[in-house]
Amino acid sequence: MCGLIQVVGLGYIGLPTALMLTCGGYPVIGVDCNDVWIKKLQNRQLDWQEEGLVELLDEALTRGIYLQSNCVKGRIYIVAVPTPFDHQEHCMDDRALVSAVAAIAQVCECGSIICIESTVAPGTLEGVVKETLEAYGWQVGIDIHLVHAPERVMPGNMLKELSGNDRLIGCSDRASGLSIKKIYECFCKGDIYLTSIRTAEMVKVAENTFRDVNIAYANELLKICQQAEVDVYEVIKLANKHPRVDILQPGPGVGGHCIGVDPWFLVGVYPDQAQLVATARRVNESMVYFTRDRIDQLAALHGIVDYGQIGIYGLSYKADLEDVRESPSLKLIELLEMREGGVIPSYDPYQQRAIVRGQCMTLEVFLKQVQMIVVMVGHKQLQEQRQHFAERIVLDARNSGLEGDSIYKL
Ligand code: SAJ
Repeated sequence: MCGLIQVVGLGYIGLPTALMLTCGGYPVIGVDCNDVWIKKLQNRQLDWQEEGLVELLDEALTRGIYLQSNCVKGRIYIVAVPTPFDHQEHCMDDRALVSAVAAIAQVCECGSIICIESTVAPGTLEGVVKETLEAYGWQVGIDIHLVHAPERVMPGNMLKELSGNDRLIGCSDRASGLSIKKIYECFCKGDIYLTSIRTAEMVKVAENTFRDVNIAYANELLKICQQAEVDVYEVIKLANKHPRVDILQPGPGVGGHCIGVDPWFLVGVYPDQAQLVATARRVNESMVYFTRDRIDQLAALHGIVDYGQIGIYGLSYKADLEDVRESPSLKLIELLEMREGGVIPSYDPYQQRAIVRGQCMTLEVFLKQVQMIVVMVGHKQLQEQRQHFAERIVLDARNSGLEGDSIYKL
């Protein structure tokens, strides 16, 4: 067993990884630049819900994980900082990554391995990461070894997927790749494949782009079927009876931090080649405007002029999660509020705190306030409370199985 492991960036991926490693028997320092967050974690508090995560934090604290805001001298660093998307430039914002690598460069020892978990645009490790280390006098591949181990987990099922999914390790020297593989094996029961750094970078964005392109096809099919006056959901259901067809579901947009973001990394680096990818992104981004237009049609049909009577159900980016990153609902509310100049009511059973102006904190208050409901997320609660929805005008943008005379689909 090797010595100390430092996990830099204690967010959605870095935190569970640091905790898993601690519980797997490694001495771990979890590093995050946000002191307030460090204090919270030390007090066993979390900012988001994830099954089993509080218990894991508890166990890791008991086992002595260190949580602090700076990296120290060491030989193994795992970097899981955000690599957001620059909306203007349509490419990866590498500022947090560069700053984490620079902080490591100032304290690491010769022979260190820096393993990047953050999703990155292809070419990042041999580009900006290498350049940052060189600026501090390190020779990459000689003094310091780079490894890329992209995360692959899905919010809502994080801990199971962290231990159950296969994963990749991209490396330029096998010994470093094998060292990192051995470390991950303390919690990862899936197969771990070694490959090159560039291949690992490409695989991660290719996976999420695959899904985005396929969702875009479902969304475009919805628009085609609307023109053709056939029910897209029936078309998909029947087409999927074909043994080699698996069309995904149309919806009001693609949220979350991965599927709607990573394809832009490809477009940013390969603008001439990634034509289909860019088009798919635009189709998916158009869905929130499509949903707004559909609301306008139904409002006109039912004589609703006050948009303060139209409520948005579901604020998260997908069902049965509280995660609102890149959520289509928030975008829709912003569009409607900007145009109407008022406040749009909303409700989400998973949100304990108010995150938008018109948010109702109970379903009862929400239902009292609205004449029409736009179902943006198919939370389980919809099935339990279906009678309340069936009594209203509903635009069910998730085809969540509600039935009634005034239930409309996208
Ligand atoms: N969506 C549709 N139609 C569908 C499926 C999804 O509109 O048929 C929408 C969802 O409503 C949501 C968005 O797409 O707004 C993304 O949801 P998702 O379930 O496809 O993916 P994420 O972002 O929760 O997690 C993904 C996972 N990738 C895949 O399912 C291929 C996960 O495995 C990745 O590890 C994760 O991104 C990540 O971190 O990259």
